[in-house]
Amino acid sequence: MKILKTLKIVSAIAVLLMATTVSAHVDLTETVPADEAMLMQSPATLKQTFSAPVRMMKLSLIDAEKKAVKFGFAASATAASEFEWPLPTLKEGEYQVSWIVMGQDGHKMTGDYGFMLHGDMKMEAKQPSSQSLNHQSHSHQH
Ligand SMILES: [Cu+2]
Repeated sequence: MKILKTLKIVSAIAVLLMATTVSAHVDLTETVPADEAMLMQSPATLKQTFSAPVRMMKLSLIDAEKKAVKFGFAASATAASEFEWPLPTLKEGEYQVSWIVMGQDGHKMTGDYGFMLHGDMKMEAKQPSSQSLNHQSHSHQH
């Protein structure tokens, strides 16, 4: 019986520790472009909003060829809950954004999301073969 009681206490402590870890977690609440966004024009900026101030350690924008797009990112020295970076004109294709932030408690968090840039409508109209394609029929993963 004594062993069982000890086990119960140990598991109660484990639950408490897990709850503490969760509360220290900061969420990425909003992004521009949004996750899985379908864009017709190259986005002017890359924006992130977090639920609490964090320091942006790393932010990368990867294109369909797995190449990093350079946009003048520099790690932030001070904590902020909103970040915005101007972007160069992007070519059409799929993009992935990967981020690493550090919360004010030193807790590191990482995540990624993606968006897609579709070609200009006017350009698509010049190619008769692509006119029959609509968004539902072209092949890509979202
Ligand atoms: Cu699409």
